[in-house]
Amino acid sequence: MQTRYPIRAVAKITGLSLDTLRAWERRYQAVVPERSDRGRQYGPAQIERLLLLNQLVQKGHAIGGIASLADQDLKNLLAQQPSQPIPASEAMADILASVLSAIESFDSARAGDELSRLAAVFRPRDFVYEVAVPLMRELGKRFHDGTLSIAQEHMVSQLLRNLLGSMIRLFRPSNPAMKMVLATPASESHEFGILASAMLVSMAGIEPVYLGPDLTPLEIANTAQRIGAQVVLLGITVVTETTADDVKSLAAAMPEASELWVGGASSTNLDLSNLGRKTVLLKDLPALENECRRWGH
Ligand code: B12
Repeated sequence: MQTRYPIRAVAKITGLSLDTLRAWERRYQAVVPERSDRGRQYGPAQIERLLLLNQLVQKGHAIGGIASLADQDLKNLLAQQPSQPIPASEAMADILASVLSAIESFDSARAGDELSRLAAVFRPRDFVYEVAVPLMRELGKRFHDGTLSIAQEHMVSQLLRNLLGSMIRLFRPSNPAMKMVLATPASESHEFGILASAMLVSMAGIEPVYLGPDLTPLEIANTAQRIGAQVVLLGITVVTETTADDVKSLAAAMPEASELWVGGASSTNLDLSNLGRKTVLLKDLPALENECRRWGH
């Protein structure tokens, strides 16, 4: 049976208020959830539809004009929207400052709302380069100089994971060119690079299967095998004493035809020759996008 979400959870995921969700249902039948003795129950496809409607409303469409469109028409309409021009760097710094101040005061709801709003007005690729990466960098600095706590780091990582996760679902290619498993090796907790990568590869028509940080070679290889991934993407920011061996074990255990792509600040410190399979060293995120084009439609 499909998972069902109560209205409060849907409000959190979509950033729409309870009143808006009820009004869109009552007035426009934009999304009509099932009712149970526990109230309204939404399915994943309905949440995805609400996210699409919300993005279009944020871009200036009247809900009354789009509520009856089919999901695919909403996606097409969204794809035709010009993105908000990227503000000048000082304005951008102010935008990020409001997210940072919410995080500093442990206000996860406000930080989440701010980020969802930004995700709605920027094109996904611009969101990654102009919002997510600079924000992660700034937050990173603050963890390391002790201004932010580990609890705040976990809070932000969770927020970004959820947000990018819902954006990835929203822009999921309907006919992906290939599947890619994304992870970091055991003892590598730096996750932001592969999070940004997941979003970019999905925009490039590839289906990302995001496993997150700190995984053993066998877990990564087994997943690649199970889903028939053509590529495994590893993010490596810190090389520990086990990293080189883990990469070797992964290369040996992965499906025969799959490629191993490696990126991140310390990836250049690894010897990727003689792994017995095609490997690609990615010097940065644009290099990843470039490599994805090889698989493009
Ligand atoms: C945030 C952070 C953390 C967070 C990670 C949170 C999380 N959920 O990811 C926490 C607090 C957990 C952490 C822990 C540690 N960290 Co730390 N951390 C950072 C910090 C501040 C930012 C890294 C980051 O995420 N930046 C945002 C991303 C988006 O940018 P980026 O890392 O520069 O990556 C860019 C490119 O490299 C590329 N990229 C990155 N990954 C990938 C992957 C792919 C596939 C591709 C294509 C591209 C790509 O794209 C990005 C955008 O351009 C850096 C310092 C810094 N200012 O860079 C230190 C830093 C990376 N950490 C460091 C260290 C030493 C540690 C610790 C070992 C111990 C410690 N004392 O803090 C621990 C444990 C690490 C472990 N074993 O995994 C060192 C690494 C030194 C080294 N090279 O060996 C750094 C450089 C700090 C320093 N100057 O000492 N850290």
